[in-house]
Amino acid sequence: PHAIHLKDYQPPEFLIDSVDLSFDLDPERTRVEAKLAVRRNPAATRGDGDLRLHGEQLNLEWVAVNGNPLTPSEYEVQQETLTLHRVPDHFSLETRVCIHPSLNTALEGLYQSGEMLCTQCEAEGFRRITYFLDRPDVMATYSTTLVADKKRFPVLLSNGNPVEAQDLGGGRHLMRWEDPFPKPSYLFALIAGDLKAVEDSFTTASGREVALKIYTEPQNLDKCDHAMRSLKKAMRWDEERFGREYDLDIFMIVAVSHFNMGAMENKGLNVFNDKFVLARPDTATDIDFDGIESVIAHEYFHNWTGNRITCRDWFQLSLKEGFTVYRDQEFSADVGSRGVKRISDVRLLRAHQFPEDEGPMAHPVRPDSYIEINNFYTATVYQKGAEVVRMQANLLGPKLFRKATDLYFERHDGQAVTTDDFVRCMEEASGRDLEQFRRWYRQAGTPELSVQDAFDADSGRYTLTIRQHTPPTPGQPLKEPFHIPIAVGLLGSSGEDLPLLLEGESKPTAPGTRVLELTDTEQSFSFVGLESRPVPSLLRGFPAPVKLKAESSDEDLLFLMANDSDGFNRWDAAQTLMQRLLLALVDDAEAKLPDPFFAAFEQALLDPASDKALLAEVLTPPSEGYLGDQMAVVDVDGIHRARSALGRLVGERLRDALLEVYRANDSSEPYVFTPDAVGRRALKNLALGYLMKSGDAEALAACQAQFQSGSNMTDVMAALRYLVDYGAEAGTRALDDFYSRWSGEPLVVDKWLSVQATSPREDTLERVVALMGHADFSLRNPNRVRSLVGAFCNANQVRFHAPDGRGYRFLADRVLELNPLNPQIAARLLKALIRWRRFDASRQALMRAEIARILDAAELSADVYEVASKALT
Ligand code: BAL
Ligand code: ZN
Repeated sequence: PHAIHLKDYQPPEFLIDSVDLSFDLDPERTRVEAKLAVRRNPAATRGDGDLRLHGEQLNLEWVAVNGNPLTPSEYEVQQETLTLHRVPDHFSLETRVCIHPSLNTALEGLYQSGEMLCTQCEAEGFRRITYFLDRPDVMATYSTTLVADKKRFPVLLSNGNPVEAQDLGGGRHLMRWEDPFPKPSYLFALIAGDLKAVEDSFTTASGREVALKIYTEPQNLDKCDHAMRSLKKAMRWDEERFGREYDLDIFMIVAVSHFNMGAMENKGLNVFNDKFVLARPDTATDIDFDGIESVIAHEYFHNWTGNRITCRDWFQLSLKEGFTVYRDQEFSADVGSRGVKRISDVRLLRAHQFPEDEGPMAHPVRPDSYIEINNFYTATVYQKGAEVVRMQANLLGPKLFRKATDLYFERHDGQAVTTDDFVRCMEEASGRDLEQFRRWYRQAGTPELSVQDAFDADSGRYTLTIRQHTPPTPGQPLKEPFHIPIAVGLLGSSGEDLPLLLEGESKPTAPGTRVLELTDTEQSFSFVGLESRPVPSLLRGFPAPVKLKAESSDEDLLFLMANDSDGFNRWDAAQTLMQRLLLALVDDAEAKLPDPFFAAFEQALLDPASDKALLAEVLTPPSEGYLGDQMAVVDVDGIHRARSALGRLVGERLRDALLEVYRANDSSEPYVFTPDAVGRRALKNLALGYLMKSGDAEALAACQAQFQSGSNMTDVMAALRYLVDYGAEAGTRALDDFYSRWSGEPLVVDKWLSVQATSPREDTLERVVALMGHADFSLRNPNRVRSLVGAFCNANQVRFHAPDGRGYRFLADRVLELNPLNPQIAARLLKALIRWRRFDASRQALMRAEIARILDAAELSADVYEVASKALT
């Protein structure tokens, strides 16, 4: 396998204006006929004049130019290409190939999922369907004819609008779809199956009727209402917030059980992992409801940010993904709780993107090179990419940002463009120079900020001196300073926000927050007119993807936790404080937790005015993985011991307050998915969790009752998790009971697998191995693999990193099994091993040995090879 570099980008030598596809569908043998209108690209700068089409695992049966069949001497078929020599400037190219969906376990291209046929073409799956210029800067209009057995595949869907339906006799039928919007091949989709649809409609702002359909297998029809509500909310929000209307007569979503990603934004026909569509209160948790709302919105929003305007090449992936994640984050903030949404987004960024930036696969938001693009659907491209858009939105302010996005949509509609084109629109609309800001796209690594403060009582001057430093990343040893927006507030002695007057200014801004712009390696900002030393509230709302190394005192943190007007920083202060206490416990298991900590915890818990969802976040300690990231060498066992001890001590010391909160928020009302109800459940279950950790008998009874009678999956799952961790007897009984209730629902069985895989019980790995043999488990279904193997390796630090290395061996074995079946999933799993440098020498050796064993294996996929080889360099 070899690397592809951004610097080598060349415009395509040929363009394809229109595509006529005909499928004769059959899981064993599908025939695909393609008729392409090809022309030489006037903008091409170089090339040898040959037409070289991408194609993989295709059996070519026939090829013709302008209707004249070619003889084998007139073309060349290689493993991944079809080359035609001496072609005219304009011509029609026809091909016929045969493919085998039922043998396609990689789930790229056309494959079988259960009883249906479906496609996944992003990034480079279309070349497994037909010969094509499978690159995003080749945009064409598509007409797609689908022919299949009518009984087995009564529903036949593709992109665009339906234009023809025909009964062909002999039990076969035909559907034809036309998509008038030029699109890259990665947005092509088809679905064939025995499906039912929930239907609704949406009237756009300009009065057009759009038919909405969510397709699923018949038994899941009663789990689509939340997805449909989410879709309609997202459509309205995009009109109001970004002025974007939907453009076809029909918008379809299909829920598929075998899917590598979360979902896919194919034009007019979004194909979804069923996990992000199907939900009923008794089968899905609040987290599932939330995930569905945001993924439905995300894919819908791609219609403009991704489909109407797409990426020039795959190095620009964040152009569509970063912007679309920003859009879905803003949507969720507007329809739910903005503060809680920001916390969960930052939690995700810190848990996944910061570690990526520190590891051997660190890459910029716009990578410079890749071996396999599937390995770059990363937290950096998605979540950090969204932060980079957010910083621009905040630097411009709402009005200018909207002006800039309007300009972007108008200027680039129908084009395949770059992140630079996006930033240029920001610059032109605002008049700002964002040249230094562009480093966020090309420079990897998480900047670390250190802050020193000084108060001069005589002059009333308070000075913040801020330094930035970005550690080296692979291929980028030296870093230039970033342009970093830093939102700050200053708190007075009663916790109030103070007016902010920078030295040299005549009028202070109103009390609250203002944004300082750090552009040098070190800068000082002096505030004047202060009577006493204020307490600084830095990085309010998390204005940039940076790490703060401020040495705030515990007292300042407790003060911020109690008083900061910025909810995010109240949470962050509590996190930093708990992190400090936990790391002290790791160093010294006998260390005592200070009384002021319990007092602050109790005060927060019993504050009647608090937002419950926010409070539940504030009182949740950092995860074991995150704590490990804060240590020079991860102390796996020490962290687990410390975190368990904190849970137990809080449960014991604050028993009465926790019971009070539990009872006050326990509700027998029917399930509703509203921010208030979600917050109540989160807080109630947090309280129950602390109580269960303390081994409290009353809590155990309450937990068992909640497990038995809980009317919603949020409460049932919380209780199940606590019972499993409580002890073998209670846990086993609950697990058996849960499975017998839910064995017919694969997505609920996934929860049953995950709760076992993430248990800190000592026998967890044995149980995981045993569960691999369970009738409901299959390596061929990515959701099952993620729920069992992925959960064990990524969300059970203490058991995956067992000192004997058995966890590592288990993972490497699964990677090797999955490598030939599904390279994408194999490579993703392998990422759990690549940060071996973070562990002690013995674990390092064991982890490296497993990566080396993988690298030695024969016929490694490009996906796995790239991750394994980079991990060892
Ligand atoms: N484009 C791949 C799935 C997603 O990010 O929406
Ligand atoms: Zn996306």
